[in-house]
Amino acid sequence: MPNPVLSADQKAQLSRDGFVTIANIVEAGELETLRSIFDRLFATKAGWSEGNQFDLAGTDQGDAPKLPQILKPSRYAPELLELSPVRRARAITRDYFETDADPIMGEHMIFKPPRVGSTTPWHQDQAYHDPTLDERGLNFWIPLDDTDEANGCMQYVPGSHRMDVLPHHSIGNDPRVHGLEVDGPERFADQVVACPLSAGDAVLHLPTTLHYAGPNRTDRQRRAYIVSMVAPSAQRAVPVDNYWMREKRTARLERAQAAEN
Ligand SMILES: O=C(O)CCC(=O)C(=O)O
Repeated sequence: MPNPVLSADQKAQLSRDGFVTIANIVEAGELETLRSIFDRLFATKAGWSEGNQFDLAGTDQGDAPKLPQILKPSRYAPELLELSPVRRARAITRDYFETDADPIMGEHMIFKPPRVGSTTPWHQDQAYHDPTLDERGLNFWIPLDDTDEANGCMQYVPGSHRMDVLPHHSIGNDPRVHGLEVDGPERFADQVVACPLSAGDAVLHLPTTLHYAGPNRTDRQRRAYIVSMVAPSAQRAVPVDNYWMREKRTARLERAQAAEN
């Protein structure tokens, strides 16, 4: 049974590098449950009509998704909320940010199908988020399959969390695509650290840590369950000018708006 919170060394590493790995965040016996929920949600296109399932790297215009993603998976599988990743992510976040307040939870799932799953480009999560906040959050990236560079493990630029939010653009400069890429990612190429993991482990990162996951070039699946927790956060003195989000014209947003009406 792993510790419910990070060790002093892990906290120091997270604060220094902007990311840290932890073993076995998924309790014994729950990995198969998570895998079967993941497979069911993608097979049944859960959340598609509300814009919560979509192609992160494409336009959803009839072509097969290259990087299928589901937001808010617990809406479609509430049992996720009872499992160890959510419990542990909440405890670790409260401890790391030294707060008794309940963090705000987000979650998603990203699938890189064998030979199909495309690149998740270099980005900072905060580039997607509320531009008025200086977020105190942790992202828990939990592979449900063993991951390495060949099937798309996470990769990081150590220390990049100390930068402010950098300018981003939609993948392929196409505002119909949900996914973002930081401008000029090649400037970080000589600083990259890959983070291979076993299924059920986790890598944690901060909201401004630059990260990336390569394409799946293998015959293996690469399934990832991602839980994010945001502790009470300060307002920024000056909001980020996130024009890359204001420009978005995705089919997913159209489906979300239609579902609301
Ligand atoms: O799973 C991936 O390919 C990327 C995940 C990611 O960017 C994230 O969790 O912030």
